[in-house]
This record gives sequence, C-alpha cells and structure tokens, in this order.
Amino acid sequence: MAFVAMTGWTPLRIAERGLKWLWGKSKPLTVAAVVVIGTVHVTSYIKKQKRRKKWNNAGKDVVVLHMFPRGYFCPNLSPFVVKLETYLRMAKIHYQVDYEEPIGPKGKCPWITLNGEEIGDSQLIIEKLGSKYGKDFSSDLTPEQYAIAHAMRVMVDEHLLWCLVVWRYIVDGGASLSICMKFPVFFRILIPVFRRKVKKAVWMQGIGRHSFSEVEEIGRKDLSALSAFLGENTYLMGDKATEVDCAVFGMLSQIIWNSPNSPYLKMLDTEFTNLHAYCQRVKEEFWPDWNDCLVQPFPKCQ
Ligand SMILES: N[C@@H](CCC(=O)N[C@@H](CS)C(=O)NCC(=O)O)C(=O)O
Repeated sequence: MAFVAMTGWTPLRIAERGLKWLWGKSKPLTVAAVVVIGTVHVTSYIKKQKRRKKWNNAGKDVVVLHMFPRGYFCPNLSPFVVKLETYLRMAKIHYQVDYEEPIGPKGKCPWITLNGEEIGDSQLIIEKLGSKYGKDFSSDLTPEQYAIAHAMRVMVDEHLLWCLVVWRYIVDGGASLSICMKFPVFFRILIPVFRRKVKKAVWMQGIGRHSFSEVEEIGRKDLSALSAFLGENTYLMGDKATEVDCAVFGMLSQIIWNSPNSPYLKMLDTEFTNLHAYCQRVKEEFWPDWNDCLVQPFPKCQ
C-alpha cells in the first residue's frame, strides 16, 4: 500500500504499462503473423474456388468422386471409396475422380460433387444417386431380404470396419498403409498423429477397450456370418449384384489387397474361402480395368 501511495502505481496501471510494453516489442511479429496467416487463408480460398469451378464444369449429371489417391494393389485405401466406386460402375453412372480434396463437407472421405451440390457419406450418396438415376438394384428383394441386406451392410460398414481400424492403425501401426500406398514423407510423419486420433476414436466407440485377440474374434464372427450367408451364391442376395455387394466388396477389398499379414486375410485364405472367391468375382465383373486404377510400378517388395 505504501508503494502505491508513494508512486501512484496501482496494479491496474502496472498491468496497463506491461501490456503496452509487450505490444511495442512484439508489434512487428504480430503484424507479420497476421499477414502470413491471412495470405495462406486467402490463397487456399482462391484455390478451393478454382477447384469448385472445375468440378462444376464436369458436365451435367456427371459425378465427381473425391477420394484419397490410388494404391498399389487396391484402387483405394478407404473401404467406402471402393464401395461407392463399385456402385457407380454397377449403375453405369458417368463419373470423374479427384484426388485434390479427399475430405468433404462432413470431414470424411469419400464425397461427391454433382451439378454443383456437395454430398458426403457413401451410403447417403448411393441412396441419392439410386433415386436420381433410377438405379435401385435392391428393388426386386422381398421386404425380408431387404432387411437382411440392410443388416449385413450395417454390420460391415459400422462393425467389421472397427475391427479393421484397430488392426490397421493400432496393431499394425499403419505399416501396411505405407506398403500399399505411395505416401509422401509429409504424410508418413502424420501417421503417428492420425494413430493417436484413431486410438481416441476406438476407445470412444468401445472396441478399443477390448484386447487385440478379442477384437480378432469379433471380426471373425462378422466374416463367418458373411461367409455362411453367401454360401454358394454368386452375390450376397443371389444371382444379381445389389447395393450390399458394394459395401461388402469395399470392406473385404481392404483385407485382401491392403492388409498383408493381417489375421483377417489369413481367415479369408483358410476358413472363409468363398468370400475370397466372391471378391475375385466382383472385381472381374465391375473392375475389368482394376490394374489401370492402381499406381504403377508396383513396389519391389511385393
Ligand atoms: N460413413 C462414412 C464413413 C467414411 C469414413 O469413415 N471415411 C474415413 C476413411 S475410410 C475418413 O474419412 N477418415 C478420416 C477421418 O475420420 O478424419 C461413409 O460411408 O462415407
């Protein structure tokens, strides 16, 4: 108090002086930071607008499919990209691919641009395209068959997926990704960051609380159900391919071509061989240009 009385320097005045001093010292740095951040934002905004202009010029009713870059052994490392691209082929819908902006309006890959509209989520996209182009391959199914196909699709998209996520990012630590896809050094550095994000996600989802062997058994039961249901059929719902085949093929494609050394690949090779043969059939039917959709040349290790 005596100090305040003698000098007239209240705590408020001291703080005010301190802030003024700090601003004086760091003004050039603050201005430089604002200019750099502003320039980066404006430049990326302009680039984003240019890309949109290009996609909107793709042509009326032409789908622009935004995805991660192609892989060495499978056209994509995302089961949902393979699912959606298989559907586009099944439905013979004219489409173009884009690798510049793989993450879409819902913060996920894949997404599409159609006549200027941006749509996210493989399933919602398939349903929307199905009604727009009149390509509903499940319309002949009975309500009971339809319900089974729906349950199978959800099991694969929302359950088996997590078993693969645990293997790919936690057990395998993303190692198979760098074998199966050309990863720029920058992205390799980001794998541990993504791994941490996945660890949090699987914990929240719940599957991350199980041991690896428990997760493996959970995955085995899904594959076993698919295998038993497929039996000797050509496609899941019989002789004719339907939407559920796109989802199942998309997910199994990740096991067969993008998960070397995974326990699930061993299961398909030994226990559930009809699923392996089924994937070869879907590939032959809808991906005659499979090899042209891969990054060449293959790495020496394979
Ligand atoms: N339900 C979505 C799932 C899409 C999805 O999970 N995509 C993953 C790649 S396989 C992704 O974008 N992950 C990036 C992230 O979550 O940040 C769909 O069917 O499209």
